[in-house]
Amino acid sequence: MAMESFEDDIKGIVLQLFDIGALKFGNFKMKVGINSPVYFDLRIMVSYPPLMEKLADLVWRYAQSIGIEATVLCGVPYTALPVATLVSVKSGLPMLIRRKEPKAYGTMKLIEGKFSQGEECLIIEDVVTSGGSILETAKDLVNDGLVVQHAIIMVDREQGGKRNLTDRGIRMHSLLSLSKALSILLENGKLDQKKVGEVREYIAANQVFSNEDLIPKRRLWLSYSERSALAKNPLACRILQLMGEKKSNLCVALDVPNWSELVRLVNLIGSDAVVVKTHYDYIKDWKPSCQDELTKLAAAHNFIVLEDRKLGDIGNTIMGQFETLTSWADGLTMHSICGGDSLKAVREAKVDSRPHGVFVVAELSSQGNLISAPYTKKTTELAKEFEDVVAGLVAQNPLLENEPGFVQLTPGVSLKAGGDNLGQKYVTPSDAVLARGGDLIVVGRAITRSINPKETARQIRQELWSAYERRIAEGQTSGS
Ligand code: 6AU
Repeated sequence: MAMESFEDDIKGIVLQLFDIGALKFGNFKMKVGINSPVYFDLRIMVSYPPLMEKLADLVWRYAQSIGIEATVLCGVPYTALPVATLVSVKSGLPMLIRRKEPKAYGTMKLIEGKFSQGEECLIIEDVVTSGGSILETAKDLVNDGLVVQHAIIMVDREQGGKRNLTDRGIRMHSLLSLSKALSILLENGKLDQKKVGEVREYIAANQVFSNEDLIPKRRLWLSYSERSALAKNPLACRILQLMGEKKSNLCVALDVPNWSELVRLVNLIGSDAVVVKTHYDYIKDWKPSCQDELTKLAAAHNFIVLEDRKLGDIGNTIMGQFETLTSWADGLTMHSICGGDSLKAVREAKVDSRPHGVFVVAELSSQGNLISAPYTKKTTELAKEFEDVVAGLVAQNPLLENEPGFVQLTPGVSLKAGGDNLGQKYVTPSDAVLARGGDLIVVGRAITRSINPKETARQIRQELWSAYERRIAEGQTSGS
């Protein structure tokens, strides 16, 4: 974008907004409930078609210059709708309309227009104070399966909206800031120094933070420690806390044929792992005394025990299995195949007071597995419905992105991508965290069958943790 002509155009727009009374100075009552000495009323622009056209042109030039990849756009009702429509016509990007209330008859749709699941939608808005209106629109778009990453706005009042949006995973880009508008008006003799000072003081003293959690914070951009306070399931809370404390997101899968081998490995790598995952029925000489021994090892090395039992039965059976197995395991994996009542059984099971929970299989790492997209979607819905007992999902793709209280368990990880000869597929540690959205990463044979399990565990732990740190850093810079 030719910056010079962009700046000239912005200057022209500010002066015109002032002249037509779209930018007013006085004492105004704002939507967020505080009085302001400055007010942008861009609704009036519908009476000035050339101005609207110019704004639409600037919005689209700006979107192109920052490489927006959205394939559909949506204006925040109502003021931004005419400009969004012009941007749609100019760019060829189809538009969506968000209803403020669902239709009383026919479909109950809130979002009108054609789109596919996972499609990225660009939001267009006129003026931002707290960012609340963008969040309301984004919430409905996201609920319908769209992805919202960017909002282009015409004026930023610089009162905290950008921060509120960034915290919820939306990058806000503004054509114009209030400070910039003030400077232009001052330079052109439209405002005096006193008025400009007064407005600047007001803005600095009136930062608004949206108190409604309209869009929950992003799972992938928050630290494990921050997220532990947001977990509804006690085991998820404990795991997130321990990940932060140990600085590890490694779950080691100890699929070994005998107990002595498990003990040997735990003593080598237990301190590197946050969770030790067992298949107790893989161990040929497993006996009840192993349960106590494992509990002692967990205390000595400070890890959590997850029995990968993959329960998948009617509620009554699951209830009994859950009660028995949690006498020694902190958590269990389970399938959602039997639906909500099997999770209700987990909720109603009588267990001791230690933190317990289940990881529900939403996706599998094995080639040719039979899980379909609707099954995965339904499973994520069940997880949300049973957030008190579900610690997280077993998944291969970033699921529950706006639900930071859940832990995504991602298996199928090795130092190199590939697979075994029985359908298992592997990605690298960094891909598991960055591309797959995993929080707690399951690594088995890559460690247990390596020549030096301790050394390999250390290396994988380090790769996993630095990928996580990169993920958090991306979240922090995402607002720029
Ligand atoms: O690293 P590996 O291939 O030696 O072991 C992976 C471990 C095994 C599997 O039973 C388990 O992860 N697993 C799961 C889980 C944890 O539920 C799901 C899945 O999709 N793939 C997978 O390998 O113990």
